Amino acid sequence: MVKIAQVAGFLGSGKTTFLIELAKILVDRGHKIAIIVNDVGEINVDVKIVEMYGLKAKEISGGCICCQIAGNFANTIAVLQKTFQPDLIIVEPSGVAIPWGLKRAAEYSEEEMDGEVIVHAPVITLVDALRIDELITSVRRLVETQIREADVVFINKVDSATQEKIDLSVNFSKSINPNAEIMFGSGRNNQGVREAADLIETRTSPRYDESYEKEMLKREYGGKS
Ligand SMILES: Nc1nc2c(ncn2[C@@H]2O[C@H](COP(=O)(O)OP(=O)(O)O)[C@@H](O)[C@H]2O)c(=O)[nH]1
Ligand SMILES: [Mg+2]
Repeated sequence: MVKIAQVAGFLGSGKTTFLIELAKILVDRGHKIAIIVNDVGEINVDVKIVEMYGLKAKEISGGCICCQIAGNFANTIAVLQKTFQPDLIIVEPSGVAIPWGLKRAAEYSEEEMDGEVIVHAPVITLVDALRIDELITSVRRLVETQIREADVVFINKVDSATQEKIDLSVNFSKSINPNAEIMFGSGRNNQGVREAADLIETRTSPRYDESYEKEMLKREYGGKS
């Protein structure tokens, strides 16, 4: 069994900062962690065995490896499984990725692995409280989808956001996804990250379900199916 934890959120919402803190905590708790990131400049130091499979990788600490996606996502998971055997893979999708689509992509890796099963951790979507106004105006549709498909909405950067912006972030998130758990914190100050790690360890999120996604789309765009 491999558990996949996605940290979604728009570009600049603090995903990379957050998931590195998250990984440190989980490694300290004894997990063997892999991180898959979509867009990075600095994470490109080579680790030979993973490089052999065409992945760019960097070992961050004893129990954690970080890969930049080279091939397709499902293949990256399968290769990680073969070469590193993580028990938990933390994924930073691109800022425009949709959580349910990523779930499906992750599950495709089961076809390339021998009996290994993918389990999803709760989907955490970061909402950048500092830039909530911009998010609501310029990329609203996308941010709405990322919130709608989240299990946990993590209102991020509360270290420097005003209470007004934090409140706006909460109200906006609740209006789109009243069922999501709301958490507050800051990847930079390591605030709320431990609690997020607890959720990832102890809880799961449903597998990709096409009928469920269609229902979501219908609600979003209306019309008959
Ligand atoms: N104030 C504040 N800034 C943050 C926090 N987390 C990240 N940032 C900043 O936000 C910017 C984007 O962060 P990054 O982790 O690269 O976001 P990503 O694009 O979602 O991966 C960087 O300038 C970070 O220093 C936070 O908790 N508080
Ligand atoms: Mg990033």
